[in-house]
Amino acid sequence: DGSEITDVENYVRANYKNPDPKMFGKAKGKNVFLISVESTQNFVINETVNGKEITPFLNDLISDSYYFPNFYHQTGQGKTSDSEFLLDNSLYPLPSGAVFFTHAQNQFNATPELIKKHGYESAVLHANNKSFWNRDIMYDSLGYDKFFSLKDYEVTPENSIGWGLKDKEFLQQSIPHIQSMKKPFYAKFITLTNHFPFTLDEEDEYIPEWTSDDGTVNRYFTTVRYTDEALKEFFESVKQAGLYKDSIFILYGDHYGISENHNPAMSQFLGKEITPFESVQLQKVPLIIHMPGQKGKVMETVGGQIDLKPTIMHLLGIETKNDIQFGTDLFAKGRQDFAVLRDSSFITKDHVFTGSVCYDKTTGEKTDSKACEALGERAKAELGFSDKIIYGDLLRFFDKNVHTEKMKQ
Ligand code: GP9
Ligand code: MN
Repeated sequence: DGSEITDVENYVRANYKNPDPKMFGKAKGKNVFLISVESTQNFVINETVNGKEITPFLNDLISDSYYFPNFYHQTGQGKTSDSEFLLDNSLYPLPSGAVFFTHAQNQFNATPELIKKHGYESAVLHANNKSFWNRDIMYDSLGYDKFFSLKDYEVTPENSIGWGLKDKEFLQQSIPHIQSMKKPFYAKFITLTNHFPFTLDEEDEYIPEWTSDDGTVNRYFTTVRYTDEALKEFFESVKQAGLYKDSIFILYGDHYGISENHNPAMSQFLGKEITPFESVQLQKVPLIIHMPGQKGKVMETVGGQIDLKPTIMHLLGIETKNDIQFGTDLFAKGRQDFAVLRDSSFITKDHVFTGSVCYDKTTGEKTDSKACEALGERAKAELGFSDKIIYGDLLRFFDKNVHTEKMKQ
């Protein structure tokens, strides 16, 4: 019955943090460009390989954006689809399987649905078959108005590589699609070229491959560099299309690209041993929030993909204090530095907890497990509550609760 959601609601209410009034509504009425940057981890940012910048465009963009260097992906087996789920719902994905497949018929309270009432049209743009990850079904449940998929793009053997349409082509061909949308829009672009096994045509190699014994890692830098170039061209086209000034841009890495199988090469690249502590730190993905006309700022707060929904809603000037969400606005003054990964590892301001060991963040050394205890309870509670919502389809009851509450007032 509906009483199960009461505990969850109490937990969520107790952890709610008010938005920073300086940021609330800062992007009111703007178009929202969400750009999922495939398999891009934060360690490539402001980094070079053989003396060449890996992400020159993103590095430039960061200098006039809000950049979050301590931002983590929280995905599980659902990979890209899990990152989408986190972003739109501020709920955790599942401990196994992909929620996009297993619970697509649930009731959600996703951003596309919520911002409809504020005049937004929403879309996903991704040049893959519409049923991949069960997206066509799930996007209906999340309230998306449109889904531009494979059939909406001109895809030929010449303009494709690896998993499909090259990012440059995908992003360019996306411009007429977004021009066809009502303003303001909320549009999620899902890039693809920087996907394992990281293959490219020679003409698309802006930097040479690295030279370790590990071909996957070697190619990774070169495909990241290609996607960086595709993003640069996309921003130019968005400007030419007259869509830049009235928009905000949120770029985020969807999940890791280099798995632990490649620790030897990663250790060689980073010049340090990849301990369990370092493995967690490698789960950082870039988050860049670019608002034309705003100065750049590095935001050190520890957070994750679950925090994006309240962050975006508050930038658009939409309240979230009555929502069921596990994230906290990344700009909120009172927010706790906190990110929980799907495997129950978690990160705070001073500690990393993983594999039942508490690590000191400054030294990377094991420390007294007491230091991780308090937030360990919270991490467990969050994952448990979120799973309960999904397994029990509890948001069915939530709408009614809000309704009853309103009736009482
Ligand atoms: C496929 C794309 C990549 O459409 O989202 O999937 P991934 O393997 O990264 O989840
Ligand atoms: Mn992906």
